[in-house]
Amino acid sequence: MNSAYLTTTTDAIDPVFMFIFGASLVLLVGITAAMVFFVVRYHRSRAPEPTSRAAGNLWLEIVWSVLPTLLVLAMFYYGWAGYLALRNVPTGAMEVTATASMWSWSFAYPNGKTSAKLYVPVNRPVRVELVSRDVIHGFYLPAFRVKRDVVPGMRNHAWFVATGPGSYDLFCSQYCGTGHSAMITTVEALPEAEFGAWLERKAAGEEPAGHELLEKHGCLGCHSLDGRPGIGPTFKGIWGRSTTVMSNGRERRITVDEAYLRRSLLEPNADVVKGFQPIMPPFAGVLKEGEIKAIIGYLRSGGIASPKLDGRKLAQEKGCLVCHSLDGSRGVGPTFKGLFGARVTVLKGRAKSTVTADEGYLRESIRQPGAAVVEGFQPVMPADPGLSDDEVTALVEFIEGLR
Ligand code: HEC
Ligand code: HEC
Ligand SMILES: [Cu+2]
Repeated sequence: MNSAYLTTTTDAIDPVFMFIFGASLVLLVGITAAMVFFVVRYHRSRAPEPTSRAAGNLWLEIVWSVLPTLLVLAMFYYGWAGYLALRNVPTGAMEVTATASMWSWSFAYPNGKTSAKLYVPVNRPVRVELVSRDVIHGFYLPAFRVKRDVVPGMRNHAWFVATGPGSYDLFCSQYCGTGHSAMITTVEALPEAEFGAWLERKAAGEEPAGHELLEKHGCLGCHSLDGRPGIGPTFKGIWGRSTTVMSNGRERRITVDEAYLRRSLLEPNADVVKGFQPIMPPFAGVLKEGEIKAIIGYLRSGGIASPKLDGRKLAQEKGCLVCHSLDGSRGVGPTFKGLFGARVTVLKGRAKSTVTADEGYLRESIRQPGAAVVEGFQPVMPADPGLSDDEVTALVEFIEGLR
């Protein structure tokens, strides 16, 4: 053990756990064995008459009162000592503030740097101040036996020390809404020198870059950068995208530009993207002007704009062409040739209807093949093989081009 601290949180918890577990195991086995023995030994067929008429036994009473009392007192003592070890942070601990918000973590270091993963030096205790921006979350580090609620409006803390370099899971242990299960990050324990270098990279006070701001403010808990659908729309290719929004209950189409992005950040509920819940928190008063500019700049930059996807290649790669031909011939599924704009008879359950194969129809056929099945074909098309929105768009555009 290192001399910088007396004990680790794991050292404080594991012996208590093993002691209580061991005592419970001994009692479980002992009591069950005695019970089985008595059932057999004193079965009515073996002992038709009561064998003992003892009215009391002082020694027995003393033993079965004193032993359990000592046992539970020992459990209490160990438990209390372990609890104190968890609450008393060793001196010289590094301070980090963990901010939980729906549905991500952000960690702030003494020099002002922030990160989405919790970076710590190996063999140095870390004191974590726990702050919630909205609802109750739970700061849970199974590897270090640390679990503490993060309650809005309440000061709380936890500490731990990583005794070896590595990556350890960090979970939210309180159900906090739709994105709860995605509220996962890691503790990255680095050797002291490497940690120092990491901490100094990008000196404090500098305007943090767009990506770091998205991490710091928890945007990435609801918005993906790679096109995956999330709680909010993906940021991939957002600049210049045309989107349907609900403004005051009216639907309208807009093109994403600077003014729209600014309004989305400051008053997210003014324009709510169709198909999403109005649950994005407003960032007016939270984001500084420079930060808003940096975020807009980042969303605008080519860094996350999607490269144009090749629909034909995609159809090949995703196996669509195994069942769908491009030359008008019938396969396991209808041909893609001339499909766009054609009239198609589909069965929804038993109900038959004729629809025009427009963009929306194609999209739905790809996303939910079972919902409407083309007449004359078996419902064997596999459900969505994990296509991103952009990939579906590219496929639809490819089919449109085969008129
Ligand atoms: C709790 C989840 C959540 C968080 C955190 C969140 N958003 Fe959102 N955001 C949403 C949802 C849901 C929508 C869609 C509904 C709407 O428009 O209000 C949205 C919409 C948007 C839009 C409009 C998107 C479009 O396609 O038109 C932008 C831009 C945006 N968010 C940026 C951000 C930024 C930047 C942050 C961090 C500073 C952030 N959001 C944090 C949930 C979230
Ligand atoms: C295992 C074979 C199979 C694969 C693989 C498959 N499909 Fe299909 N698909 C079908 C069948 C059968 C139908 C007709 C029955 C139905 O509507 O479910 C169909 C229907 C469709 C329709 C509606 C066609 C119409 O005439 O109205 C579209 C669009 C479509 N598929 C696109 C795709 C795309 C894009 C892919 C690749 C991501 C794909 N399919 C992969 C078998 C398949
Ligand atoms: Cu949570």
